[in-house]
Amino acid sequence: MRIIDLRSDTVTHPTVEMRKAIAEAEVGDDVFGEDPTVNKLEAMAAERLGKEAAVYVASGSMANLVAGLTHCQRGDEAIMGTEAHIFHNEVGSFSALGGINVRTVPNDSEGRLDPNAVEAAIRPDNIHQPRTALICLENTQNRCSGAVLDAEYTEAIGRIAHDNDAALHIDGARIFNAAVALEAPVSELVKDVDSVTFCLSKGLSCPIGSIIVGSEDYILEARRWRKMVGGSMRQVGVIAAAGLVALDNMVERLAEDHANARKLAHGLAEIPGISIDPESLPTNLVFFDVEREDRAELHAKLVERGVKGGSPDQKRWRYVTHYGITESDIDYTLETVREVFTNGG
Ligand code: TLP
Repeated sequence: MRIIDLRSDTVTHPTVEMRKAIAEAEVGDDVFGEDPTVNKLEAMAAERLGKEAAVYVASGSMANLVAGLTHCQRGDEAIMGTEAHIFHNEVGSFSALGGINVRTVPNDSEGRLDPNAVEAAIRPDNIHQPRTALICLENTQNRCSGAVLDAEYTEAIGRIAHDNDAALHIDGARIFNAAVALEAPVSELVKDVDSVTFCLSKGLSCPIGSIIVGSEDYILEARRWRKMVGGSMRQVGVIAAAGLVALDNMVERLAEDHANARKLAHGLAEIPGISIDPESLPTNLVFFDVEREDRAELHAKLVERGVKGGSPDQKRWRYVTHYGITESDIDYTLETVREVFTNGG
């Protein structure tokens, strides 16, 4: 059966070129700093993002945790959006493992935090209160329809952070999608930022891996925290090799995923029972509302016919385009959704 897996861009498989690079990778013990492939990937990542150094970790969640632990002491506070992935989907790791208090301010529909609200949330120097050590943004902002934050906005938040002795971190799991959508160099988008995490295993199609970038000193410290959370790996060049292929070959093509997402969004907009604003979806995350009570049945029928994504028990569904989805898959998806929605769940 034809399977169209729109659940996430995390479902992407490594490309043929990645598998070849994996097979041929030169390796060493990375805890000794001796894996040449990892060293090359970290140097390339730092250079692409315009930072001094980088460290390779297993996942986006580990990257954000290690980044937070490196910026904050126990009892410090991190400000982030009400829709932040760190706040919703990382099992409360900042507070559970870092003793970091999380304070949220509302995200608007563009994925932004109001600079005045951020400033107002920063704690005064008061013995009773936690110290604001960190502000976190997310680019693209997953739950805000994959919204993109431009360099100017990020710079404004960076200024607020730095004027108040706090650091600015970006959860850039999909920062390359933002760069492609904005047609801006990724380094521009993060130039006033102290640390950025990004994922190789989403739209960039690697099987595993995320990277944290920042200053030399910051990354040196992050290596200690990575060790503490059990995240230091050994002959890890075998997976880092895929990352080198990704940074060279998989970034520009994200534009195809965005074009497919636009086509999908416009097609869904014509199907009765679906509410969607195609103009509010700048990247590869297609969010829409299913305005029907029989959504569990609709979902089951779609999955039965190979279209995976959305959720049986929620009104808001998400379909994600990625390297494994072609334009013809989008046509098939639209045809199938139209039929299932017309004939009932
Ligand atoms: N996001 C996943 C799910 O966890 C929701 C997805 O399918 O979108 N930051 C952002 C903005 C993310 O979207 C994700 C994963 C992560 C961090 C965590 O990455 P991993 O899954 O590698 O720990």
